[in-house]
Amino acid sequence: MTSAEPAEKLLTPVLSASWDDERPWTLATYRRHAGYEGLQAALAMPPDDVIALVKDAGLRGRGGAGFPTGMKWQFIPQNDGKPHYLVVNADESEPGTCKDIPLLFANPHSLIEGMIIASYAIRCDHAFIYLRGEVVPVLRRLQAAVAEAYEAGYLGKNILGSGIDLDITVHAGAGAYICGEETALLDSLEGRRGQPRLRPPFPAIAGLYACPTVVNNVESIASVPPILARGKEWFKSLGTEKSPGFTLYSLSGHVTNPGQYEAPLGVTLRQLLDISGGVRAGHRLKFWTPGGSSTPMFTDEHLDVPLDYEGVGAAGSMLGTKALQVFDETTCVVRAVTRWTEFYAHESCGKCTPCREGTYWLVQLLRRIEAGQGSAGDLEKLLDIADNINGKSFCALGDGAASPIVSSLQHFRAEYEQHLTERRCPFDPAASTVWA
Ligand code: L3W
Ligand code: SF4
Repeated sequence: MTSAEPAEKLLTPVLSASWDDERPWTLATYRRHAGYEGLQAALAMPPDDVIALVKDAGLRGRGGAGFPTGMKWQFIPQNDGKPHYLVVNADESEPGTCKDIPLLFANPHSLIEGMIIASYAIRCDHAFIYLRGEVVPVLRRLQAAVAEAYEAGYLGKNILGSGIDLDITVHAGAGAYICGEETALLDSLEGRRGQPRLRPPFPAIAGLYACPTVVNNVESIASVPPILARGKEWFKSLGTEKSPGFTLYSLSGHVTNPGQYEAPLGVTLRQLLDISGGVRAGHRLKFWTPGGSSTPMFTDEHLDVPLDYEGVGAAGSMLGTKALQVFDETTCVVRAVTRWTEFYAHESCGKCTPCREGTYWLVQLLRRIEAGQGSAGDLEKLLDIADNINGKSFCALGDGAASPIVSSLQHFRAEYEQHLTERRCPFDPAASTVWA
């Protein structure tokens, strides 16, 4: 793939191929797009061969960490006499992240088919979808699709005459960001307050009800049926050697046409902006996130960074959830970081001191700097607190909260200093009060 190729050729609609059809969420439309053919292929193979195929294809988790999906399935012990569970993490709530909800809304059967294949592979007969609770229309759509799948014989007893049983429970969470952390999600699903558990043991060994459990992101599981239907070589022909395949990039913010762009891993933001009409007219890119607000921010110097796990990592950030939030030159970086930090402070579960106390104090400092009431030394204090959170917190939420502070100071320290010396926000001089 080169920048000389026509931009549209970079798009590879697979999960999003039916989204513009009439009623794309129905079983009939899904079948018209070769739906449930991957399941037929899987049921014709022994479960271990399904795991080997997904592993060889190189599918990596789309929830943020990029962990190899087939390897995770392989961790599930066999012949252990315990129930095995599949839990789909649909608690999408990272700021800027907005791919799983549209996918579920438009194409819920891609997830259900992937769940049946994954459950068959790991020998599970009860799978769960943990959905972000606020999205009631998606909950209803998912419940309707699950009911449709039962009626068609894809769920329940003796699926398609294979002798395999599977039930799916759709569970709506109560709107806590921390419940997207896999072990907090499991506690919440078990009916407790969602707080992260100590790992190890990882869920693959002791997960839901202390039984071996695979926790995968929605997009990871929905990507499985096309691999079964079209083969691992096709999947590997897309993307890069270490980050193969297609994925959903979510473009948001100051762009002409925000939305989901499905493309091979390894495209660049420059290419995606070419396809999507670019930064809004008359403005220029100032900063952006490659994978949601938890991932260190990039600037216009990073337009050609390949958006795959290795490329973004080598440039000093993380691909995360591929939530590309674009900000132009009208944005005050201090204000943007303050808003994100307020989110993390609000969502901190309070279990560990560095994150619980640190995010609170970060917000106090940022609010006063943004309002032009900061003091000399505040920037060092911000970095000191971030350093006391980063790598010293119990789960990734803490690291995620520190990341925008550190990266924005790395790229835009002069803008922070301008707030201190001018004693006002240069973007909004009227904002001189510290917010409540
Ligand atoms: C068995 C081992 N399993 C690792 C499994 C582990 C998990 C997966 C990845 O955080 C990141 C976070 C966010 N035996 C294992 C093993 N596993 N070693 O592999 O684990 P890990 O710890 O690398 O990541 P994580 O805890 O899943 C995910 C970042 O993603 N993120 C955004 C997240 C937001 C959302 C959302 O809103 N939907 O997902 C953005 O960057 O900060 O670093 O399953 O069990 N030896
Ligand atoms: Fe809770 Fe934050 Fe500690 Fe994670 S880092 S356990 S969210 S207090």
